[in-house]
Amino acid sequence: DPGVSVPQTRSPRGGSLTLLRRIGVVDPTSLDDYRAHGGYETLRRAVDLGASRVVQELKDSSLTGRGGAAFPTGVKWDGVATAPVRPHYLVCNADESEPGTFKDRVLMEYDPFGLVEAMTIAGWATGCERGYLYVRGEYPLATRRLEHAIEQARRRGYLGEDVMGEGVTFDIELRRGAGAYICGEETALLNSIEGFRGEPRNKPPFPSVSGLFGKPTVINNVETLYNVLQVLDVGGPAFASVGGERSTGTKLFCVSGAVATPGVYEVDFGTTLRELLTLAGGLRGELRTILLGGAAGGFVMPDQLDVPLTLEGAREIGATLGSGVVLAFDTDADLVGTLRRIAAFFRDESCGQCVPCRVGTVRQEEALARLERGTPIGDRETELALLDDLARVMRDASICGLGQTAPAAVGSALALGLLDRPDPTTNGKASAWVPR
Ligand code: L3W
Ligand code: SF4
Repeated sequence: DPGVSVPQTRSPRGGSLTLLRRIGVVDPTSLDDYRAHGGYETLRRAVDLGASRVVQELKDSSLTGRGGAAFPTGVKWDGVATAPVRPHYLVCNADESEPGTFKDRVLMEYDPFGLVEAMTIAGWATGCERGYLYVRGEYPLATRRLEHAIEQARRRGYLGEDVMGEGVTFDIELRRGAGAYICGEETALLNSIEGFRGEPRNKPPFPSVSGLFGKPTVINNVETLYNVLQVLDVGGPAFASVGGERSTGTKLFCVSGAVATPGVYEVDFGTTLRELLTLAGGLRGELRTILLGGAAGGFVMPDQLDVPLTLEGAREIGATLGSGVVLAFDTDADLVGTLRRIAAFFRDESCGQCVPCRVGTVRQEEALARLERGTPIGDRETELALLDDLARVMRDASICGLGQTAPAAVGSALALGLLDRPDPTTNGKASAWVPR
């Protein structure tokens, strides 16, 4: 695509072990160019190792899911690989929709063959003959390039009934989402593929036991699957030696907001937030706070920038790494308005299936709007107590992650006192949050 520029991506590690190594280097429309840059060498290595060794390498690597919940990938694969019920299915969750998240898009648009190869390895190692690639509807370029990559791979014997002449059957079907955030929730996504409304199912049973069409299903995020290539390139133990004890390998972060060069950055787990911001060209303006982990995450204050970016490190300061969102707010940013937009987003995207989320997201937005207008019911403390109460009920009683995490950013802002101070957008005059 002449005229399409590669987004800002950077990896300080260099060498051949980075997820971003082919971005902007390889021609995303050419299987030959992909092969010239090491493509399909990992599938060959995987076949030579054998399926059970591949699963063992994944377990040794301690790779965890990169969609936000960080479940161990090897454990998930093992559950499906050893499930007696047949057939098995593989699903790639490419419905990237978390506000502030754009890492999977970069991978899919600029290295589509990498995802096709990684899915083939995952499918083969776990006994799946069919894989579904569920791509966010608003990603037309990624969709086109992936469709092209799948067709090329099929034509050249990397997909189909005799993959690489090894007698293995595996093929991929691409499905497009239709604009619903909830279809990124794994069981809603499965319903969507099956032709039902995109509404989450109760878990358990987990998809690895009863997933697509009720069969054992591996479902992995895009970045997780690219990591499989890295694990098999260097070996599980070597992969596990990078990063922290429970956060191994590298992580893609989507850095945006008040930084000089927003973009996708890859760092080893354990890199500090301060180092990541430096990689993104440093801050623009005076930092007020950083939203870490996305709308389902939490705020980090300027005196917490030395937090190591690991699952444990984020948890210790009440945040999460989520799907890799790092959104910086300077002191001029409209934080209150942003929170209300986050609340409106969850209200819009709730599937409406369960009461705590369907009603709770509406009430949460209303309370924030009243506080923003300075017209609380009762006094401000009553509204804050209501928000707290709502958050508890939504967290405890919602069916899926959307309802459970919808109060996260608001709750974090309240806990850190971010809403107590005069709003800087009013130039230090009366705060919108102080009842008039
Ligand atoms: C077998 C068990 N499998 C859990 C599997 C489960 C799923 C994975 C995680 O995501 C995150 C949240 C936000 N046997 C299992 C098992 N599994 N126990 O492990 O499961 P779970 O239920 O902990 O989380 P989840 O509901 O799949 C919640 C993030 O999602 N989020 C938004 C993410 C957005 C993106 C994006 O746009 N790219 O990723 C919103 O909530 O961080 O942590 O596969 O089946 N015993
Ligand atoms: Fe639907 Fe919200 Fe319930 Fe999830 S928590 S099932 S999005 S209503």
